[in-house]
Amino acid sequence: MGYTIAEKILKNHLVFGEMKKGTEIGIKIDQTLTQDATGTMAYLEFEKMGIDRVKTEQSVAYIDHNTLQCGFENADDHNLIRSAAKKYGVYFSSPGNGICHQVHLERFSKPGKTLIGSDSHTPTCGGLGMLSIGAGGMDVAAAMGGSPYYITYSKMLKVELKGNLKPFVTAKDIALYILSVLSVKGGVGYIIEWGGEGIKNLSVPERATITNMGAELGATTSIFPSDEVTRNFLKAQGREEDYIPLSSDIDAVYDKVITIDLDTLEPLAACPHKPDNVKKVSELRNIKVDQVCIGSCTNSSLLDMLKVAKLLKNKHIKEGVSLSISPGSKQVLTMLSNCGALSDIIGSGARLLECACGPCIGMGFSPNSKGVSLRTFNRNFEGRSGTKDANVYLVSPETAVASALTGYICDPRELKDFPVVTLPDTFLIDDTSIIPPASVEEAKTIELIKGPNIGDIPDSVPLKDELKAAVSLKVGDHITTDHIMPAGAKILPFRSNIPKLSEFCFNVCDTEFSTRAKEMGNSFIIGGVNYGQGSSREHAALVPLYLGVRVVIAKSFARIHAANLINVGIIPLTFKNTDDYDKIDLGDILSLSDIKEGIKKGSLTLVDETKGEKIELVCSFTERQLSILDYGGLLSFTAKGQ
Ligand code: MIC
Ligand code: SF4
Repeated sequence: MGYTIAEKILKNHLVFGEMKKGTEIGIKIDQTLTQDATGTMAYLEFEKMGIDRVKTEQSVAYIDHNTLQCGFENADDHNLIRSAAKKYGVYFSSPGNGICHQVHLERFSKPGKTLIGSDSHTPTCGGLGMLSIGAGGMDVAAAMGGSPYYITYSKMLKVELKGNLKPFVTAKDIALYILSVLSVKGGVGYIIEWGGEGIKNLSVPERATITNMGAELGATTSIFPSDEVTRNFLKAQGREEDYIPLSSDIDAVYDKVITIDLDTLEPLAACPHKPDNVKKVSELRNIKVDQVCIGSCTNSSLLDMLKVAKLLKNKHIKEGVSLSISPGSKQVLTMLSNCGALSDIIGSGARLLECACGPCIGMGFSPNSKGVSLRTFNRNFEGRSGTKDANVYLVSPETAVASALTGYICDPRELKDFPVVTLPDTFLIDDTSIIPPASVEEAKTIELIKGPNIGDIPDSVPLKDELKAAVSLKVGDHITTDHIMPAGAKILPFRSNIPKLSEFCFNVCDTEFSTRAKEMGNSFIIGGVNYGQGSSREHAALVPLYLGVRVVIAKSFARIHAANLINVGIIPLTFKNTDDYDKIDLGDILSLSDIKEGIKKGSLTLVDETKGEKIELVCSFTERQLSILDYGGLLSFTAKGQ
């Protein structure tokens, strides 16, 4: 029996377990990436692990999320990360150099290698055949220290593309289409491999748009073959030596196969407030637009920006529309500037933002109240833009431009002049904003720079056998990490200050939660389907830990969040019978006994003492996860030399 692309890479990197679906495996990690919103904690955790130097082939620290500096906090975070990178052997991508996933794709990605990143969109590098997975900061810190990364050996899903995209239909529309087919939980438990004749005409940045949005499907990761398209991209980046060909075997076995006929696709949009709420752009045409944002790790490549510039050339955006452009990297911005395309963008009335995440994470450019914002981004969760009642639609850059020009959601096919753009044979290579680490000798003299906003990691709580506590929160289905631990310009500066950050926990759902949970001491949270979907931010676990949450009981969990809960020592349990969710209310007193034995067996009986009900719960933890929970989290587990 042959292997899929992912299976080949997993096999080459396997250091623990067997290639058996559904079981836990540990893989060697070649590269790691962190960004600044998750990076401070990751480096503080690395420091706590007591390791002198990273053991990966290459680790990179990016500054791209917290770049709006309205006080000292974000700049302090940058300094902590800069000093940690220098000391521990990590390359430091300076503020202004670009969004982690775009820069990593351009300058560091390698087909056939493994990458984990403390950001859920790390699978972007799957666009050139790298097995790249999003993880919590603690897992990234452990991998930097040489520990394997543990995942469940995934099921394999193949998406076969046939035919060709019609003019004005784009890679983003493919990503949105697959979301409409599979939904935001349809990828859970799968690695998605893209293939078929239809991929031949997709460039690496287009492939990366698709693997980037695989995160929205809940997939472990997504990957394309490494072929001549990949070789040409790497050659143009001056890195042809990093190329290796990579494809699946003819007799590779997939658990599921989906075929998409590219000729039949149309421009699509994800409507508020979920990335899988997809409709045809042509059906949304009378909706007036207040704001359009082009950029983010999904659509900020040179290819995207050149198309945008061509469509904007000699035109002006509609009065009343505000258009922002955030190029993905210094490379993209410089090349746009050198070829004159930047002037076409600026001439249209667009507002140029820095090469960073910016509006995607609510770092400025929030829409007006009840505003309609069209964004080329990957997430449109409620409140994420910084404006709670805004309506955010996710679209392709082409649809974004057409709508900015007309003032209404507009099918880009109405623009008629299709912009034919090809990638250059050579990209402009200037890595001067990527600072190499200090030598081992020099590193010994470097101290981590910790400003007054840099706090401590909350103390872990070793597992107890009994727990009696109240329900501090009950939430519905599809709770995202943006609900649990919101981001945005006002909150992100406290990512290194857990006590302060805790004031904002679950604010989108219930402004009283933080105070209530603290008063309760220990507590339970009750959740619905796909609890914790979205980002990799471990703050969505660290902050509830700080607030006393000991157990989360949900109908189901998102992969990275479940791992983050275990890493901080919170037990994620699921209802055996999902209807039992309805029996529990906020404030109910719940009790669990024989917890250690129960989580080993995989079944526990919860007693709702307020209602006098018994409710069956299930779990399936591996030996490693049971030990982590026993120690009260990954840090204590690692400190005990495991
Ligand atoms: C996001 O897109 O939600 C983020 C911000 O990039 C997060 C990471 C974070 O919260 O810092 C992610 O995707 O993991
Ligand atoms: Fe940054 Fe947005 Fe990409 Fe997250 S999704 S890494 S916030 S650009």
